Amino acid sequence: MTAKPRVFSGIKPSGDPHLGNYLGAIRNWVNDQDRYDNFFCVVDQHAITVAYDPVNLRANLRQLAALLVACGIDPDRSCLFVQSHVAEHTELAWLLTCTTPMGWLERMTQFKDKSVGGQRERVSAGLFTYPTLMAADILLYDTLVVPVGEDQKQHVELARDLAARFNHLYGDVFTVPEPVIREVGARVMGLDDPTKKMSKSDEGANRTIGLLDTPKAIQKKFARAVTDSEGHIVFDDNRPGVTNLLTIHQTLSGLTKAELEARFAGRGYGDLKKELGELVAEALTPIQQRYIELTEDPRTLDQILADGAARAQAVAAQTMSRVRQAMGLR
Ligand code: AQP
Repeated sequence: MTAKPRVFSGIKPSGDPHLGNYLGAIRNWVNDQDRYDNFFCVVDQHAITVAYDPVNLRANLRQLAALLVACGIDPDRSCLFVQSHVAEHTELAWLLTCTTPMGWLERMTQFKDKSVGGQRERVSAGLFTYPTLMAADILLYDTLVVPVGEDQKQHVELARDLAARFNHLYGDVFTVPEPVIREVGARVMGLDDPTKKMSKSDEGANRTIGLLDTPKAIQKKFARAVTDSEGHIVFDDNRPGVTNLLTIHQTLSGLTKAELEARFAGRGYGDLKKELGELVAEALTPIQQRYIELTEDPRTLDQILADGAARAQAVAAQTMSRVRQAMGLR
């Protein structure tokens, strides 16, 4: 029997997880658990690259880990752990930082976006070098597959380039990973501004649907979602509001574009928004119920994360031993 390909993916505890995180990432991790040898990581060290509150970080971390389990990440089939519980992540990140040309990091669009104008003087050096920490996260586990939303593709490509560069400089140490991006639902956009992605740390009014939002709040947010004045309901790249709503519907209902357009032909935005609110609330209700059960039993979550860290650390330690050897450090 051949071993299943190893998958690694991470998620930042930087705020309330939202529908974009779920449809673009978590749901795919859950559905593919039997296909892969899974490593899923709550990447708390990525959440500290921007200003943050330590009390909130701790609370966000537990909320996110519990939500991942509630969404269906099964600790028997997946290794679920917290990045800072496995010290090898930061050690490898430093070694990779010393192997990374500055120009590669300067080309990262997320850094460029977050450091425009005078911001460059203020943002942390960690924000600049965080793609090397992300590369370390991936490379520590001999990862073959990295399922991410479209927004993270550039970072996985950097991890690939770094693995190849390291192997060329120091010998064959790392597995070269591949990003896997789904077409449908790959990028869920903000409801108040469909030109910006739905994001945890963006506090635009009405931007995100939180995974813990009540059905009433969900209906209300969709009812207020920005569309346009054209009236008819079709997929159209020049009409990001209605296209975003249809894409969310498509991801959850599984209908094709043609089926969806036929379903809403001659109907108004109000109908689409109402149906979407019901669809999303229906998908999130069982997750919210499991989440409540988990929060009532904190020791179960502690145990899942402790077991996950031990399993992850065993693999990471082996990789680090090869890396130190290759780099002349031991
Ligand atoms: N809007 C989105 N649509 C589809 N996928 C998304 N992801 C994030 N936003 C969307 C995917 O969720 C996974 C975890 O993301 P992350 O927490 O590591 O960081 P992020 O991409 O920066 O997510 P956020 O929510 O936008 O957080 P903040 O605001 O803190 O930066 C990734 O696979 C990501 O692609």
